[in-house]
Amino acid sequence: MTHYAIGDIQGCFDELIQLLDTLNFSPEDTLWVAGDLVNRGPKSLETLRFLKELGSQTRIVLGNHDLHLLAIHYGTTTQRRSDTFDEILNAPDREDLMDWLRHQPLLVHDEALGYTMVHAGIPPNWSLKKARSCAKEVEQVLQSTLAIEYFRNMYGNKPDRWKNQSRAGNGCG
Ligand SMILES: [Mn+2]
Repeated sequence: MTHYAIGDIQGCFDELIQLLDTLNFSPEDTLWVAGDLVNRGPKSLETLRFLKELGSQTRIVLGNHDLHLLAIHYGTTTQRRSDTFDEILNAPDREDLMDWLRHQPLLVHDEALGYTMVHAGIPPNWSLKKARSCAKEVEQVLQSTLAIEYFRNMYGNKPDRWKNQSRAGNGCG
């Protein structure tokens, strides 16, 4: 049983399949996907369907492009010229895929393996415990009815650090 990690697939489905073939990826193996599953590449829809189908064989975290897609799905922003989401937005399984996507975590930690995965890093002054706690806080919002509110406020550079006003009161700050 082997753990493979790959980041930024960005809709490059054919290349992903090629890579898994080269690795002889088998049902006992696990694929860690470090975010940015979609956008820019030509086959974001196939990529999402494939990873969703792989189920418990994958460990996935969300990246900024995945969150951007969710924001478009919820109607809180529109596609940019470089975005390649049309296929997903017109797909009959759009709702299923978006619901699955927003239930993916921001951080995966495997105690036994001693591995932690996020997209684009953790502030150097955060402990793993704090990163896990803050990730959990955002995940809970994404998976709740407050998700649309989160996406409405996701864009822009402010605030530029975590504010210690969490609902959970878990000291993220
Ligand atoms: Mn990214």
